[in-house]
Amino acid sequence: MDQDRDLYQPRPEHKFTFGLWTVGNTGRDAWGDPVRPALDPVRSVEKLAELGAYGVNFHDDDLVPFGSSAAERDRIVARFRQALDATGLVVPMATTNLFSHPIFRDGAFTSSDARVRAFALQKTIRAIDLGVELGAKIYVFWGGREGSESDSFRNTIEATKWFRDAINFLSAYSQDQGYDLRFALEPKPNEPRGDLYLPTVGHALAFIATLDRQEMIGLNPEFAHETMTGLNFPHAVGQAIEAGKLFHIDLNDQQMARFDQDFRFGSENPKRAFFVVKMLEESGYDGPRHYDAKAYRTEDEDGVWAFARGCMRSYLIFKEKARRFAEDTEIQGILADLRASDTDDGPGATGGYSAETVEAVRARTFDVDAMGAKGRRYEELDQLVMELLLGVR
Ligand code: GCO
Ligand code: MN
Ligand code: MN
Repeated sequence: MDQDRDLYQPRPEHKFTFGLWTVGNTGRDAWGDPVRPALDPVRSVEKLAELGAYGVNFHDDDLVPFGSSAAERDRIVARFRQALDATGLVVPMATTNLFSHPIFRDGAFTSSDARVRAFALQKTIRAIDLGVELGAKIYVFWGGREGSESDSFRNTIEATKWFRDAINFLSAYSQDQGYDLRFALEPKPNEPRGDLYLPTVGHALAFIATLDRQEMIGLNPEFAHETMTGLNFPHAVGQAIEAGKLFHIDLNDQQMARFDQDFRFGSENPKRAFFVVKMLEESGYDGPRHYDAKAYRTEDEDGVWAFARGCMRSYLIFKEKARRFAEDTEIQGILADLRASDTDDGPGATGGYSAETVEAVRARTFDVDAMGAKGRRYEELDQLVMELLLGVR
C-alpha cells in the first residue's frame, strides 16, 4: 500500500499542469450563478505546488483582468512571479481570452468586423509578451468564438483566410521578437458557437499545412472536444504524434454527444484514457500533461483540490497499467504470436515503390481463403486488457 501511495504521488517530473481557469472555475453555467468564490491565482499556484504539479497556465485575463492599467499589470505580474519563484512552479503555456468580452460576439481572428480582427491581434500580441515574460514556451490558440450559428453572412472560405492571416501574422511577430515559442492550435467542434471553424484534429492538421512557418505550429488536442463529436481521441493523438505536431495536450473527460463537460481525467472513459496515457508515455512525448477540466459544480474549494489530485492520480495509475501491459506475459504472448503470423517479406509487404515491385506484386498469388479465415484473437486480448484495467491482474 505504501509503495502504491508513492507510485501514484504526483511530482513535478511528471509534468502535470493546470490552467488558472480550471481550478479557478467558479461553477457558473448557463443556468446558474457561481457556487464557489473566485480563487486568487497565487493561492492556486501554492495549492498546485503542494499537490505535486509542475506548472500552471493562464489566459491573459485570468491573471491580469481585462482593462487593467499598466501599473496594475506590473504589480500583478510581480506578485505572481514571486509565488512561482517561491514554489518552483513554472508556466509552460499561455493563451489569450478571445471569447469573453462582447467585442468577440462574432469571433476574433475571423470576426466579420475588420476592427475586431485588428483588436484581436493587438490583444494576442500583448498576451504573447505576457506569457513569454513568465516563461511560456507554448502558445495555445483555441478559437472560442471563431465560428457561426448561421452562414447567411460570412462564408467559411473567407473565415479560413482570415484565420490563416492572423496565425501567419502572429508567428512572424513571435519570430521577429526572437521568442522561443511554438504555437499549438486547439480544435473544438462547437460550444460556445453553434459550429466552430477547425472542428477536429484532422481539420486543424490540414489547416497547418497551409500556413507560413509550419515548423513552429502544431496542435493542442483535447479529450473532450474529439469525444463530443463522437471521435476516438487516442486516434487523434496518434495521428498528431505521427505528424510531429503534438505540441501540447488538454486532458479531461466527457460523455459522447453531450454538452461540454470537462470532467476529471479518467472519470468517464477510463479505457480510452488508458490508451492515451500509454501512447504519450511510449511515444516519447515530453510536453506538459495539462488538465483542462473542472470540478463538478456540486463542489466547494476542497472538492476542487480533490478533483485536481484525482486527475493526476488517475494518470499515474494508467501509466502503471501501461507498464504492466508491457510486462504481462499473456498479453505480450498474444501480441508476439499475432506479429509472427502477420509477417511477410514478399513484394508489396515491405519497401517502397518501384516499377519492378509493381510487377512482382501483380505476379504474387495469395491464399485468400486461408487469409480471410484467420481470426485475430482480439476478444481474448481485449478481455485481458479489461481485466488489467479492472484490477484483477
Ligand atoms: C474550452 C477550451 C478552453 C481552452 C482554453 C485554452 O472548451 O473552453 O478547451 O478551455 O483550452 O481557452 O486556450
Ligand atoms: Mn474544452
Ligand atoms: Mn481546452
